[in-house]
Amino acid sequence: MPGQVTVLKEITQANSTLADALRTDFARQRVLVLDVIASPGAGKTTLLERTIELLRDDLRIAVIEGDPATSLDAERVAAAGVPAVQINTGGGCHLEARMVQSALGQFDAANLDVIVIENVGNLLCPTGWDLGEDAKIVVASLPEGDDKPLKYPMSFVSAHAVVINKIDLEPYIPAKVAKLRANALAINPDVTVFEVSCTSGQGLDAWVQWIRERVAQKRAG
Ligand SMILES: Nc1nc2c(ncn2[C@@H]2O[C@H](COP(=O)(O)OP(=O)(O)O)[C@@H](O)[C@H]2O)c(=O)[nH]1
Ligand SMILES: [Mg+2]
Repeated sequence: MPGQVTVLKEITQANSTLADALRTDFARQRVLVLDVIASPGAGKTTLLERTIELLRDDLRIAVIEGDPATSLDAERVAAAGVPAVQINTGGGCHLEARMVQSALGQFDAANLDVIVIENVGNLLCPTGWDLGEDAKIVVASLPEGDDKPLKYPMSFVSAHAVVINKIDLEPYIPAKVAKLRANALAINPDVTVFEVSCTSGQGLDAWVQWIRERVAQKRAG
């Protein structure tokens, strides 16, 4: 149906136009914006909690949470000590730039160093929607299988960093960290890969150091 295709193009075009405007604002405000993508339960919110704990004394962080329902995740990150806004998408499977724009009304972005957006949990829909972010981060949960980069390549193609989470579980499951890393790099040879356990804290230093470096680059313009 040509009419439907036209409508979809108009929606995504409008999203891209607004995302470009947001990106210009973020550059002027020198605030780093990260869009975190993963399946439900991969550990996105836990990664945010651990990241906030490690960076909150040095960096001014705010979080935008996207979920179909509830404010549970925003409450978790707020408890970690940063401002958080929850967006409920209803049935929507991804955040859009207009949703981020409305959430930004709750922050003074010029007085922030980092805005982290936790996108709605799935590895399909969020990929094609520009939010004006500097980087898309895919959290790849090891127990979900080391084949996921091959099965959901678009998420990994568009990622600037892949955080392999739950590596503490490797002794108990068939999936292997090295295999997951290799599959991510096979899909996106330029992507930066971190191996972490948000439970034990292993590997998180390298991840937060990457954020620190990106913040410094953003400040330098
Ligand atoms: N074993 C283990 N469990 C984890 C790790 N990170 C998160 N979890 C658990 O995974 C579940 C889902 O985490 P959550 O952060 O809510 O996932 P989200 O839906 O992606 O935001 C929770 O029970 C977490 O405690 C980890 O590194 N290792
Ligand atoms: Mg979550």
